[in-house]
Amino acid sequence: MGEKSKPRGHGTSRRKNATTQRDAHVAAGGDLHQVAGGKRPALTTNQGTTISDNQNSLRANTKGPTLLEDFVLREKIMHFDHERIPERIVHARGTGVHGFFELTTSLERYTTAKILTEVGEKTPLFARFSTVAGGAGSVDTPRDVRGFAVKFYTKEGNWDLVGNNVPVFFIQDAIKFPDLVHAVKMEPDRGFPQSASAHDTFWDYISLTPESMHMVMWIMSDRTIPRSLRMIEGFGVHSFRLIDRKGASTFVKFHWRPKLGLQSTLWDEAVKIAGADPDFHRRDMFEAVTAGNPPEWELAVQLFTQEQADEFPFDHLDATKLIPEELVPLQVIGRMVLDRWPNNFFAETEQVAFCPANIVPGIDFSNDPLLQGRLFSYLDTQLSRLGSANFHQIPINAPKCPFANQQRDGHMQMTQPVGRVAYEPNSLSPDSPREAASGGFASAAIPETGDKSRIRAESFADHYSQARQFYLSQTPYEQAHLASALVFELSKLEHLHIREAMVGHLRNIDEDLAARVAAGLALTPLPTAPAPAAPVQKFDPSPALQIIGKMKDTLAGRAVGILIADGSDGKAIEKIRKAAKAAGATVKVVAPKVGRVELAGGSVAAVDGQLAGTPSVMFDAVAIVLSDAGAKTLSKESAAIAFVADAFVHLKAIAVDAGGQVLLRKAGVKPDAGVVDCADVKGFITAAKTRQWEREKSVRMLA
Ligand code: HDE
Repeated sequence: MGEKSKPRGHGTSRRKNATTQRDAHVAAGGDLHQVAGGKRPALTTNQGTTISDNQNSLRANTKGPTLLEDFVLREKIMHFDHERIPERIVHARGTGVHGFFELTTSLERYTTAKILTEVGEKTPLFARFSTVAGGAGSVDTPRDVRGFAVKFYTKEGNWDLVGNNVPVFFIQDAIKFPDLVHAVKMEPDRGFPQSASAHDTFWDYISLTPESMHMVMWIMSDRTIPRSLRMIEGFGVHSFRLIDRKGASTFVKFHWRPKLGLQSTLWDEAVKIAGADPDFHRRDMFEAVTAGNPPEWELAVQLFTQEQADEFPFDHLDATKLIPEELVPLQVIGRMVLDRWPNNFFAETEQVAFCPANIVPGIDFSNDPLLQGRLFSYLDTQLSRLGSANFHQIPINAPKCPFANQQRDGHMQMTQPVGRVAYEPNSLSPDSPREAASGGFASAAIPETGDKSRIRAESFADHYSQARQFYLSQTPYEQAHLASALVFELSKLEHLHIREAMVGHLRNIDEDLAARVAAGLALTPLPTAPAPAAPVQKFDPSPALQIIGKMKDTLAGRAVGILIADGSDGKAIEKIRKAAKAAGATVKVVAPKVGRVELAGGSVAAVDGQLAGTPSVMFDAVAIVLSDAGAKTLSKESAAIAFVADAFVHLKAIAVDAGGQVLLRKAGVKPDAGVVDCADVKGFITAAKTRQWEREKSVRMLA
């Protein structure tokens, strides 16, 4: 009920009511909102007519029908009915942030692109991170690749680097993409599972697509269950070209490296986060950016020539392959800082339209057949998503440099071109835009010869060597997670033959991996491996492919939770809070009641989270500070027991005082090096900076 509806509902005539409320107010020379305080503008229709009543529709009499002539109601409801636009067919759920790119090393030897040659220049940008498979309302933490799309508003036009947090892809040719996506999305007859690859159609398709095996290793690794969007790497995936002043080109691959280091969750943790906070990643980014802790990434490039590429034991134009850093080192050339949260989610994050075809002079495409297909797809999809060929005029999509051409009209045209000329060339309008004789975009002049055909290059035939290299490059902990993820996913299948086919492929990657997964699925005998299309090569391991090796020994950007209750020791809490903050962490106090906690000695502590709604999966490390009485009470509270038990099995450091020990015992925790006395604050901070990997074998049966 609105503020003006009450008197009318009680039989007061409209006229009388108007006299008592509105007329008196209008006579006083203002509108109701202004009376309430402040200088708000009047509420109007989209035609600018001031609305005098936004709470009641126009009715024939107090209890009569609503009138068709009520243009205020009809306009409002019509607009509401059309508030949603089609969500992205993939990458529907995303989080966007504004920021800037600053070049630190010029690439002028290789390119004319100003964004890559003007050191110190800050280019505004918008980045959007996304999951792939789920709908716009799905959770943030499924096992899934993360989209990592950046739109640079350069002085020479928009450049979109539309990448992922994994450097390779499932397929080699764009024509396969609709099948891949149909296979991973919810199954069409039943409408589930939402945002999960652990189902028959996905693995059926994968088992029939050997080129996916390298990507399978990546998606089954912990890369696809990141701790935070601030802690993922980004990759342009495809090779692109840089073009210099003379028109010569060099191949380039783009890499984003997070300043906070790489970090992932554990699978059990990701599953529990999904329940505790479905918006975990979006909230994490929002909190960091709005609190003034902007996440930052280095932009690095791998540069190589055609001659070098000819020597690679794989084809760099095949998006299922990466170029190991050991083969072509990364050169850091700049940094991206994400420091401004959008004003409006829909206007910016939802309406942003990325397109790999958006490039600027000095950058060009390679012949990667996946990239070539993408160049068509993104522009096309925006027509059905945003509904008009003029989507580039939406502020989030418009270049920030001047742009002009003779394209005209179309749905939702926002510009009003003047004059009689809408064509080029012309002699009637000397000020109208013309093509540029120099400095404009020019493609690399690459000779192309050969027969037109539907054929895959022989050099794309090796599907297992890099998959094998990835698996063998991981630490034993990561290998165990990868094997366990495969067991989990394949265990969800109804069809045994798909499980068998997948284990067959794994045998071509690594026999030990295949045996571990087969054992996890109680699959005997080992299924036959399919004959590889090309011999499996034994590449040296590449440690840069690990996550653990790239984790940073830091608490910066991480979160520490302190569980307290009435009677807890205020000094112990403060010591931990101070030390964790000094180490860069955010600290939250969790207690059974959110209002307040009375500490030992009578002082009062503020509480950030109520225990039942703030489980330990929200934190990277926890402290348990309890009086004997508090511990006794919490020992009867399953949320408190789970808080401790989960922190332990998620391999987190735990600081605990004498009271807290009672809860630890109740939770079945057997203290190890990561369980530290509250008095040893330094020891706790050191332990909190990493996971207690050694603990894992005592708490989890891994494949
Ligand atoms: Fe995309 N992809 N994709 N993709 N993709 C889309 O564009 C497509 C591929 C990626 O935050 C769509 O605007 C095809 C690789 C990101 O808005 C669509 C193929 C990589 C985003 C589309 C691929 C990506 C998309 C859906 C195979 C990593 C989200 C809505 C040839 C390098 C961007 C949209 C955002 C979105 C097509 C493969 C990354 C349908 C046909 C490989 C990060 O156009």
